[in-house]
Formats: sequence, structure tokens, C-alpha cells
Amino acid sequence: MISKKICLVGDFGVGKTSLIRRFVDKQFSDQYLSTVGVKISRKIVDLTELNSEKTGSVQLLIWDIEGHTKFKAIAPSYLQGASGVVIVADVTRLETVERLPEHINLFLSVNPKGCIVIAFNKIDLLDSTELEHLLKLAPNLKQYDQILSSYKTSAKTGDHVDRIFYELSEHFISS
Ligand code: G3D
Ligand code: MG
Repeated sequence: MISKKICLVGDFGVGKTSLIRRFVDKQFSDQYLSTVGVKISRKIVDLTELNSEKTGSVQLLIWDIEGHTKFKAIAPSYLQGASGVVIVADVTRLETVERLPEHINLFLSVNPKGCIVIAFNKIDLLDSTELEHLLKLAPNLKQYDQILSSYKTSAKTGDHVDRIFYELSEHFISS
């Protein structure tokens, strides 16, 4: 079975750890202890079990930076060897959306051939009008060919969370 490293990237508090927990552990927790360093979660995605046109399995090694990273830049070694990345923004904080290109550029500087999925997270906290308004203010990301898709997600309700990881898995299996 093929194994692929993927990283979660985005500003502090946007929900990176929560998205992984939702996907890997099928739960959302408002309270958990953050350990220091990097946490790697492992999950096998079997495309034959999904409604996918493709078949096969891929083992995802999902990297998450834990601890106090608010003022600390992401080390390139964290990103090295990643086949894909989930870049996360918090729809209740415009500045985290505005910083998406920065995170994309950093990832691509280490992995020019890596693929990207964007997660606009915490959609449970906005109504649809507020969400559309926010997305109109988002920077234009069309210039990045490496972006496979953007999803509106909620780690709290589970909305579109699996979809992010399935999209990357399908891409790995077909490429
Ligand atoms: P990070 O890993 O990107 O730093 P976390 O972010 O996953 O630690 O999440 C930061 C805070 O946002 C957490 O709350 C978490 O519960 C909350 N959160 C994450 N995703 C969602 C979501 O989709 N909806 C809502 N409503 N909250 C979310 P605390 O209170 O622990 O800071
Ligand atoms: Mg975290």
C-alpha cells in the first residue's frame, strides 16, 4: 500500500487539530490537551468503500504541529516530504483567510509539486449570508494550479471534513 505524508497548515486556532480529530477519531472535542511538538496520525483510506470511481487504498500520515505555535514560524522540516497539504482558515477571522496565500507559498517553496486542498473552517459559526460575504473578501487563489479544491468545513458538525482527505487520497491514487 502506498503511504503519503500530508500536513495541516494555517494560523493558530483555525481548527487544524480539530479537523484531524474529526477525520481520524470521528469526534469533536472542545477540550483536549495540546502536547508539544508534532503529532502524526495514521489513517487508511480505502477508495473502494467510498463512492469513488477509483479503487485502491492509501495510508495517510497526517502531520499536525501541536503546542504554542502562535508566534513561531513553521519549520521547513515540518513540510519536507509532504505530498499534500490542507491549508486551513477560520471563517470567523478574515485575517486567517487573507493569510492563505502566504501559507500556500511556503508549502510550495518546499514542495513545488505537492497538492493543496483549502478548508474554510468553522462554517457552523456563520449563517450563509455572512459566509458568502466573507468568501467575497477572500484573496483570489485561481493562480495556484496545485489547488485541487476548496471546501467549507466544520470540525464541530463534521461538514465536508472527510471530503478533504478523500480528495487528497483520490489524487494520490490516480497520480
Ligand atoms: P489549531 O489546531 O489550528 O490551532 P484547534 O486549532 O483545532 O486547536 O481549534 C481551535 C479552537 O477552535 C478550539 O476551541 C476548537 O474547539 C475550535 N474549533 C475548531 N474547529 C471548529 C469548528 O469547525 N467549529 C467551531 N465552532 N469551533 C471549532 P478552543 O475553545 O479550545 O480554543
Ligand atoms: Mg493544533
